[in-house]
Amino acid sequence: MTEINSVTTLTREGDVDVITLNSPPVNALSANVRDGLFEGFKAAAASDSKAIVLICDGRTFIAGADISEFGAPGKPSASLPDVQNMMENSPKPVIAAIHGTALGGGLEVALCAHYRVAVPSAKLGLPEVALGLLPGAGGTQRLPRVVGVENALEMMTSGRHVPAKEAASLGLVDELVEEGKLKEGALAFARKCVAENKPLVKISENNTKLEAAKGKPEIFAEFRKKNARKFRGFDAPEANIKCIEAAVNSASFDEGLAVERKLFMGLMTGSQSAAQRYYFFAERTAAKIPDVPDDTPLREIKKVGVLGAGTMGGGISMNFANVGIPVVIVELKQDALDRGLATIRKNYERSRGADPAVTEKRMSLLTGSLDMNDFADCDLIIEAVFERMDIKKDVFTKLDAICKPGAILASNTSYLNIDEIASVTKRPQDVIGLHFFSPANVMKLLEVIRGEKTAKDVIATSMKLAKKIGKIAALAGVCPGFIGNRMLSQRQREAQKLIMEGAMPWDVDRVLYDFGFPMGPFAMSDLAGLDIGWVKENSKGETLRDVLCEADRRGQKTGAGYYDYDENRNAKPSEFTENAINAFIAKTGKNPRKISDEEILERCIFPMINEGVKILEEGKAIRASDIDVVWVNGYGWPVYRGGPMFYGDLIGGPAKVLEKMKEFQATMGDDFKPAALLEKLAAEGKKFGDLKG
Ligand code: 3H9
Repeated sequence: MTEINSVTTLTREGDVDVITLNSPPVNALSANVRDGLFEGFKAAAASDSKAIVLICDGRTFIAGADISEFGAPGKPSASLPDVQNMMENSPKPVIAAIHGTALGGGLEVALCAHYRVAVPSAKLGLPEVALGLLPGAGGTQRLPRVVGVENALEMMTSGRHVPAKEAASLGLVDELVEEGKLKEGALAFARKCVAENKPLVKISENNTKLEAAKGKPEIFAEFRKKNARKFRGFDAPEANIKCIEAAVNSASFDEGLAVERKLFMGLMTGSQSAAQRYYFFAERTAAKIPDVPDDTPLREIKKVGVLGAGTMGGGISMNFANVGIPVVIVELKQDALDRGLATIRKNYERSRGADPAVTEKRMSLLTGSLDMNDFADCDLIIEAVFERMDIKKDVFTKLDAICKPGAILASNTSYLNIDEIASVTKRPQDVIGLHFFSPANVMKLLEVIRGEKTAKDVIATSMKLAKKIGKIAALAGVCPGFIGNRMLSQRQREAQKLIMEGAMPWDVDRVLYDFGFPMGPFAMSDLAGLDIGWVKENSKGETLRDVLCEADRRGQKTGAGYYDYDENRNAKPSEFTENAINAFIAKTGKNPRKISDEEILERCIFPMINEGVKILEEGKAIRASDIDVVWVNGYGWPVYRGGPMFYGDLIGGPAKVLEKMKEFQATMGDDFKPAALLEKLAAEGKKFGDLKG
């Protein structure tokens, strides 16, 4: 065995040279890895072997370029194209042996091998689009040459990790080899290449698959049209499409590569990719809790109890059944329980690619009950009952009496005080908040609320469990509304004030939609129902909501709310709402004023950032990036703007936000009072990103 460098070895297996990479955690293409590959291929090309296999140690094949190197000054090292040229021009067959994931630059390297073999569990893809990028090492030109234009469009704009079996059917993998026997399979394949004198396939020289799309611009036009909604606001999907167009229309491979390079650099230096790369690490950092070490022993969660079979309880239960954990769902009444279970079944049956056998298996893991005593053998119990402190206290008193020692008692409250809830139990160390977002089987975010006495292993178990059920967890401390709803209330307040000053609901919604949110606050209220928490008997017609609900304008479900809706639920501005608003303004004796889009945006967003600073000031979030994780995953903040705290830095940092808050405070009062920490950060010239709570 020859040690090429600290991450690369070259070994000889009979007449085959094997280059092995070992650069944990994911064999990303750091300068060291590129150097190792370059030198490894150089040595293998010069040896008397007959073929070369590239394989990786650890959990995965190369998972891409090293994202942490982007934007940092480069060390002198071999470039990726140097490595790729060395592979493609090798005088003997090069075989890439793939397990885990071959992603981004990793797949681009594999595409420069003459052949690819993979184990069935492997996945391949070009996920750069999720980082606001495009494959910048020839992937945009090679992939369509292998899988065809339409498949390449889909793969590159979705970033999907394609399972090896599908990849084989697309021609991306040449042979599937037995699971756990990758090296043997790759060596056998290499020897077959030699024995059969198989050609040294250079993807860059084969244009056959591109021919089908030549002179057919409608392929691209239709793809753009079909996905317009999904791509709205993002720069990267369009740049990816343009590169595939260039592959089809350029006179040569190199001409296409030049287009790729130019568009790649454009994205790389733009703010969207900076935001999306930041966000990639933000999500992973959120799982790390400074005083809860990674090796904290976990509590075993073999069975879960959920109290409440409504929309929330049902959605929560599905998450656990999906990963094979049995759930007991307890309701008060049989009909509510039956309805809840029927809804879960319907959700499974209607989900994309639903498989009846899988549905049955998951349903068989769900047991309905009317008796809370059935929680006795559960390891985790989550209550999803009505949001009232007296009800929660009653529930936790009962749970304390019923549940076994060591069980985790969780509340799905979205704003109530976890410490107060925990105080009615004899085991506050076992109590935690697990705030799921609706629909709980779909939404990615889990706000984990740490009470004053919550034990570290309860926190560690909750964070790990979140990952297991496919959620992104962020830890928050106890305060009204935690991170997400606490900041949202700032935006809601300003949105309501704005429409009483002269902006219309559709003006506010349009500005926030154009900013990148899926919908504005008023469209959202119409969707959720204006009558949530509204009691007819108590209505005095004093608020706009009273007036709308009294007129049976309760949202989309009644065909009208802030907006009017047609039979297809298309919204249009409502004269009724406009008149009602004007009547309210007239009562105040003030005149409505013209409010600019800029003011709408700043008044909705800046107080949120200020509140984020307060949350950090009070130590209710660990770091600014956790706040961004909450907002991107739970509230539709556009990921290409990174999250509210990242965005604050992007537009000028604490100094700029402070200046605006002061300006608004001078004319509109203390809703805009800057956080003390905001003043401090601005004075010290620091960024929000520097903040740790
Ligand atoms: C690219 O290739 C551009 C090219 O076109 C070339 C242009 C010239 N770099 O996610 P995990 C770290 S762009 C650096 O928790 P999993 C990650 O931060 C790239 N670090 O594990 C974490 O660190 P820590 C295209 C990376 O098993 C640890 O590895 N490729 C990278 O749940 C474990 O990660 C991608 O976009 C990286 N590329 O999932 C793939 N990847 O432990 C991005 C991971 O300190 N990666 N880390 O927190 C992934 O999708 C997942 O990490 C993967 C593993 C599926 C591989």
